[in-house]
Amino acid sequence: MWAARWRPPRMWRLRLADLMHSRREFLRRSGAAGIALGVPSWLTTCASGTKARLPNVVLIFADDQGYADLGVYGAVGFTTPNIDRLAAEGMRFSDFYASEAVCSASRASLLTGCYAPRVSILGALSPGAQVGLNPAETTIAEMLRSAGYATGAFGKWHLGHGREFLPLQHGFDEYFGLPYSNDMWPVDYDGVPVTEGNKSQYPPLPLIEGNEMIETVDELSDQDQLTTRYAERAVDFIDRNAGRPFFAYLANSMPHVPLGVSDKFRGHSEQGMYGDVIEEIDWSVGQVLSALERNGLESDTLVIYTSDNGPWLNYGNHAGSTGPLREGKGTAFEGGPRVPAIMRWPGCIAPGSECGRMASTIDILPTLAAITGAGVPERTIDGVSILSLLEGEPDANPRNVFWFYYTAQLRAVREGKWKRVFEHQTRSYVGVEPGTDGYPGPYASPTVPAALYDLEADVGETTDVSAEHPDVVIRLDEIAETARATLGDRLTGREGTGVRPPGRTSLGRASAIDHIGVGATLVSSTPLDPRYPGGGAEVLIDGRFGSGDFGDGLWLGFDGVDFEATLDLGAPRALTRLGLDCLQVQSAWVLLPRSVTFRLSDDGAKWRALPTVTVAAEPAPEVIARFIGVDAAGETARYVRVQAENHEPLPEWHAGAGNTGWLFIDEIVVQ
Ligand SMILES: [Ca+2]
Ligand SMILES: [Ca+2]
Repeated sequence: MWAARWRPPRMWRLRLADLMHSRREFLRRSGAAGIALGVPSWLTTCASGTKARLPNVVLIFADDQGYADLGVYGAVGFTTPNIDRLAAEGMRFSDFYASEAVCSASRASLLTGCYAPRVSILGALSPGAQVGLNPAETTIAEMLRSAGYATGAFGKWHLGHGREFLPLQHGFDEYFGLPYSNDMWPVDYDGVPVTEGNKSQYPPLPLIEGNEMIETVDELSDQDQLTTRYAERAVDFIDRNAGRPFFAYLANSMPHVPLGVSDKFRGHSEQGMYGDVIEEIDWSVGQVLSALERNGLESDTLVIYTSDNGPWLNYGNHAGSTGPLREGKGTAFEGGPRVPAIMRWPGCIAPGSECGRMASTIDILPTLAAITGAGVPERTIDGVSILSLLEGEPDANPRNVFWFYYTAQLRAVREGKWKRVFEHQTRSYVGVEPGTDGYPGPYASPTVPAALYDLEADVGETTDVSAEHPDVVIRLDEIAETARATLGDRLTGREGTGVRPPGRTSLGRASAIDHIGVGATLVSSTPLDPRYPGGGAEVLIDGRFGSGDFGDGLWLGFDGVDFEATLDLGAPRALTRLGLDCLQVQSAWVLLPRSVTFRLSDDGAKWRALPTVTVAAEPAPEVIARFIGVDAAGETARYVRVQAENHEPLPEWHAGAGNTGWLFIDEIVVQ
């Protein structure tokens, strides 16, 4: 383990004295001198107000880069001189964690300072996803913009591709990049377009500028340009904003497969394609560092380099390395979430320092809040400031506990050197043959037993020592109980009190409607499907419409059956219009009903039908909510019955032709 011990060298102390002078000036002016009491004087020098301007922040995030995939972390077969220089001039972390070893969850955590289950961004959002990072969450960009920063995001987003979830709606002034992973495209591993199977359902991969698609990424040769194009955008942003504090978020799509590299690095490394890709990322970092230098901003800028999760090992020679760590991406073993992390900030972080304490991407937001004086989000977050680690405070250990979630399963917890793993089924790369040259091999999917690992003695998690340390097991199990009570746990079926909803595609309409069916008695309805029961049959007449996410609890799903429901309004009521609100999500085999018929009755025994509305089944890539209404002017009735006819089977043009599909209904409207 590396030690976080460092004493300022002599020249350094002189500099610190200068900084302290300005700090005192700041404190005197702000009347906040009391906050420094009891803290060794030089330790507070990196907080806001110590310098002439707030520091710029450059956050560089790789995709699927492994723990050992940088020169200073022991890379074999390729070199990373620019990133190694960052480490030589800053701090390298040995025990730094992405919050979860998968793209969207990891990015949600990075930008909000929360474990992913807290903000309900799980796994990797697909192009069909109707959820995104909730606009009510506060991102680093929003926090820093409120402190006067220019903010720019360049590269992969993956926190919702609906307009309301894109970077410009989450605090960034500008954006250029892919809204999700670069392999979510209708193209095969060999670069040939696919016409069958799941991948053929993907829309063309959009390259977005601001909120608009400007191009599509159609071929491997388009992927080859991404790293360079992102770098050029980031450099341009730095040049344009050199005169004010800025936050640049450079989230490379690489080295996520399919790998792409420009001609200037193709064939450059000994390792091959993967090494070439990392060397181009290293070049990109060099471009950013040169831009800082050119603008005289090196000492005014905190540069952070890290990765969203470990390597996707079943891609063989197109995947990276975890060095000594167990497993890789998509697992809670160390090779999944433990990632390289380097931070450089001349004058505040000692050059060549190494930190062996735990820290995580969720700690970056509160650390930036501490550095800049920007207000932390009002909502609860999970991160802690690691400024004391950056400043080299010898005894600092702000994060001694980490919760290892994966898709809302609490798979492990760590305290100090101890890691407690709970029994779970996991993706595994052990005992299966990886693919080569861009093609994946299969996963194994073993159930791993509960265990206790001593990461200081056994970083590879090979030896269960729970029998020798029952007291540690008890203590870590208590920590896990706290996690479960707070953020839930799908392994043990727990709900957490601290979980907040994701953002859901709004479908651009009012979320509520007032009508006389609200408060009526639901006499009967088609039995609810346990897979999509919503909030119970009552939500059919609660006056609320659902979102584009059919799992939002406002939609009821009915698989392969017609839908029927009957309402009792309590007394004969004069009617004007009746309607049923329905959803179509073609990719999820949810179609609008074939027809809708309303019937009316005064006594619940004798019924008269209004004209049936038929709906043509039409293919549409987007999610559609349609209010299917009928005129009821002049009618009076106490009872209203609605029937919606399902497609049996799905129509010829649909990928599921011949099979049954779903009806999704959120409201029966009686006006
Ligand atoms: Ca990733
Ligand atoms: Ca409703």
